[in-house]
Amino acid sequence: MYSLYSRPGAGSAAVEALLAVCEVPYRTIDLERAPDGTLPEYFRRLNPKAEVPTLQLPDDSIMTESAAMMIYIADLHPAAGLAPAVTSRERAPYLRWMMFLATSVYGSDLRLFFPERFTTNEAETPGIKAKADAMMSRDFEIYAEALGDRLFMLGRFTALDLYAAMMVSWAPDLAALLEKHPNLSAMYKAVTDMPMVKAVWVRNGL
Ligand SMILES: N[C@@H](CCC(=O)N[C@@H](CS)C(=O)NCC(=O)O)C(=O)O
Repeated sequence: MYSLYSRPGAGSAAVEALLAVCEVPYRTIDLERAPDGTLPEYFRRLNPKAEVPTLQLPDDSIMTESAAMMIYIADLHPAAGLAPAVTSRERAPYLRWMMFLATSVYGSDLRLFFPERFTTNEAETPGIKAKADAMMSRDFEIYAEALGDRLFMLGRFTALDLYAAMMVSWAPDLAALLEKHPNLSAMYKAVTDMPMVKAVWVRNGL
């Protein structure tokens, strides 16, 4: 059984959706913040960065980093068909865009929503937010351009599209993003209309 430490709407949502689509046994443990904003002490011992997602694997070992989880879970459950084979042509773009989302888009998202964590000078937070917003917008342009007229980045649904859909859901103005990029909109709709994904999206308030 996988145990996914999560918070509704956070980076755990795509991992949760992937576990659901792969139909493997898992449970979610939604973490609550103390009034001072901190997460429980036991959780800090599991993950020194106290970030979600944090995944406890069936052998009880701990895994962090959402993109690593997406790649690992999809590889480990090939019956779901959500990962291209290591030797296939699709493997390089799969890894490329997975890491692009994890580093560029996720990074911008964190600066946008938690700008105070990226400076020692509170006066700088508006500039950090504005730049993060612009960078996220540009990253979505790059992703949309690569997607082109396909519904899914690799021509069929994979774990990458689930991860991308979560990033899209975090756009500060989702309606504007979907209007600007009809192909991202079609991908987002196709992914989130899947009944198992929809149930996870609803649970996460996305
Ligand atoms: N690189 C990490 C980033 C994880 C991350 O920053 N998660 C955020 C929520 S989306 C978090 O838990 N931040 C700590 C907090 O909110 O206290 C990953 O991809 O898993």
